[in-house]
Amino acid sequence: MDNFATDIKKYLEKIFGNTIDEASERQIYQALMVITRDRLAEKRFESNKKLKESQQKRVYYMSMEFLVGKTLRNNLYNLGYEDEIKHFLAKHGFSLERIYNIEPDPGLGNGGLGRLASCYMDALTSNDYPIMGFSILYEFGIFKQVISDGWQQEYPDNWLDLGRYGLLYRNDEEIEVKFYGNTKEEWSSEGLHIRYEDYTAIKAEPYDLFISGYDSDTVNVLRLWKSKATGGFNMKLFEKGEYSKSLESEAIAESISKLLYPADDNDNGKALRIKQQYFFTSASLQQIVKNHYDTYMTLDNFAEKVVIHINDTHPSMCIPELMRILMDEYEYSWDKAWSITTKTFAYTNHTIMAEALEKWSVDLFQPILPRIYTIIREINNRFCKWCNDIGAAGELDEMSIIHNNVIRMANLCIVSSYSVNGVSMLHTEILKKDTFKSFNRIYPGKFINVTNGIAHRRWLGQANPELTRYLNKLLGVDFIKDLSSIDKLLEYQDDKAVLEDLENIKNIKKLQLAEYIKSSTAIKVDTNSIFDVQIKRLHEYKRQLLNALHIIYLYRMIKFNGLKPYPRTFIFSAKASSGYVMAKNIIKLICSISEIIEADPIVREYIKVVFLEDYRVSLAEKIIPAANVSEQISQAGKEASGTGNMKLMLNGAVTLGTMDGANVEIHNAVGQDNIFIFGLSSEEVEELFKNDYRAIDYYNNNQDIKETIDFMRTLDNGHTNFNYIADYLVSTDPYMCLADFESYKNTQKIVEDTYQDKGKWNKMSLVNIAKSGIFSADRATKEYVEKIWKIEKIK
Ligand code: Z57
Repeated sequence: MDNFATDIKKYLEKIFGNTIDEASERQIYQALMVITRDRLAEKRFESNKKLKESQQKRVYYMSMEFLVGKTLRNNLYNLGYEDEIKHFLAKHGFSLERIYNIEPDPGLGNGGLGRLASCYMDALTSNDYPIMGFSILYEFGIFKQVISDGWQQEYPDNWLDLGRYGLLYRNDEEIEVKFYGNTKEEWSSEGLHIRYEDYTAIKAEPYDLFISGYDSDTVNVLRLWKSKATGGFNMKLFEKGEYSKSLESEAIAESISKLLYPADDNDNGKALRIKQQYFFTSASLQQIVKNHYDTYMTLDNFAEKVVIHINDTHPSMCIPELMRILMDEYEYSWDKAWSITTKTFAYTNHTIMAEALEKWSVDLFQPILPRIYTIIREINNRFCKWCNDIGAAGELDEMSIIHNNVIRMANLCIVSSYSVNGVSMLHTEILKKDTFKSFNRIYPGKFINVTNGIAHRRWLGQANPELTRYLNKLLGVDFIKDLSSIDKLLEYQDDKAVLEDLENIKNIKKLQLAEYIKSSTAIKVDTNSIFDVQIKRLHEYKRQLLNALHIIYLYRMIKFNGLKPYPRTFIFSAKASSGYVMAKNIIKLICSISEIIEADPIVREYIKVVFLEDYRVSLAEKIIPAANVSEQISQAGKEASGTGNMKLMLNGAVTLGTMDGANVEIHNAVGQDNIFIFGLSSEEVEELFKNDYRAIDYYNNNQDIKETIDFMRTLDNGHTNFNYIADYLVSTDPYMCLADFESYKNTQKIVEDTYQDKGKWNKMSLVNIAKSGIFSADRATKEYVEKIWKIEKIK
């Protein structure tokens, strides 16, 4: 640590030519980022040495998204340097908190799927497991959201400006990726040889982000690939004097890693997206195979030493790519290559929603990746033939990989992986009984469940130091090391003093959030009010609209019917995919309600609506510790798991939710007295859907719904009205907001009444914290290790 202080001073002298007392915050920030990275690099060297010596099996985690979140606090926290650096900087007049704020959120993901990948990297590293992540170094991460007149505006997120200091460029390990062109079969005395012709090669440059662990010797790596034009490619054009063309080709090459597609849970079928997927999977696979070959001088034992985990179908081209490398570059036969491949891959499914299951049209795919396409076609031919042999031909409409000229990537993953898992009990059941029913029949035992988990060190330890310190002292157990020990808190569920302490800590966090709300929206909120939080991507199925509809109902009841509810602050934060019109309209609706309430001297005494712009990891870290109510109100059967639900519970919020995703596990953990469940079950939703849900009947038969929707239509200020949303609710809404409204409204009333019984509420809150142990990513990743990967810790 002494050295750390010296290193900071030295860095400032060497790079900026000034002392620490002359330094700017920006300079201190850079020094801390670079020195931390270099410390981790040294530590990495040591742990990697052990890993190489042991020759143990490793996991490679492939994901188009890693929603890393800010790294500096996490790394200093994990390395145990935080307090000392804080004091050292304070001595020189700097606030570490302000330095942390300089770091941009590396927003290399959209939402739950990307954040899950990062939580798992953190947990596996803390538990000394050898894992390496692979993804893309997007020049622009998830867009910056600005709300202007209630409408979402998107701005580019130029995160590398200040974010690049955490990265280490590994110019020694760049790789070429080939697109387009043709393949020629050549026979020689040694057999069949595949020659590639007329292809376009692009360079993949690796940038490493070190992942630190808490109280561990291990440092793992997240490798991010950046696309570049190859030198030769440009030179050819230069020679012909086509200077501008060479720049064009450079721009085309570099466009591959330019930006993250901002659609979450939705497939939009763009050629550039295919290129992104192949670009990073090919670069990663080539590197993994080369490392393996250099170590063992054979690939025969590949599947014994390597597990490649596919996070959703986005990296599924790993599968044909491994086949290609084994056959075209190492001359394996199809059968041997297939035998290795099908022992190597494991696949996690994160959704059952049709619009999110990736499908590529053959016409788009084949010209870009001709060789990969022929391999997929051959996998499919052999699979179909096998289905014929085992009497499953009748189910090929459902199972065939290529169907009606589209490639169904989930089917490719299921056929080629040795393990397929869902992310919550309900989700996995639906996969087995419904979405992939036939596959489950022909591959008994292949489908398993691993309920999601979260990095509690970030979401409790770092986001809520007040609660962490208190629990540490009270419980005398190291729940940061092992979250399951937090259940000791249950012993205090009837201890008045403890319950009051917890309430006071919640109030401190509410006060901090209120400050932030004031500074970002100019709205003053009452910290005695219930902080009711719905924070997640904006999606119809997540039903922010149901929440908004209920607020409109309350508004009307307060204004015209003398209702005087207990004060409540409804907090929303959500990004909408840029092309998603309904989602953007819902944001506008929420912002309009907020404005209308603020302008009403009576209603605003009871309810407030706050929409916080630019939802991201660091904002979630501010909101979650301050929440009283956690809104998890998706239509049952649609949210694969949810992970925000776990983060909120861990911080003492009580869930108001449907029996969906991991809400089911939360319900099981806390018991029905410590959660507010409402609405149709997933079976009831299915039933109602089959029997032709008629939204208009709910409108006609329910006075509150009718009056609320009629009132919604009067919210017309000459510029905007919400008839479009009202029409949707009473006609085509597939997520059936109206079917659950009555139940939601009644349960909201119970929430309100319960909150006023402070003793009771605080106890519910305590039980939620105490029962959150199973939602640690330590538990979830341990299940991956034991049930799927079969790997050992680095010793
Ligand atoms: C995404 O964030 C999720 C699923 C997807 O298929 C895509 Br694409 C993006 C989410 C689910 O919606 C959540 O329910 C789940 O908790 C999360 O993935 C992590 O499993």
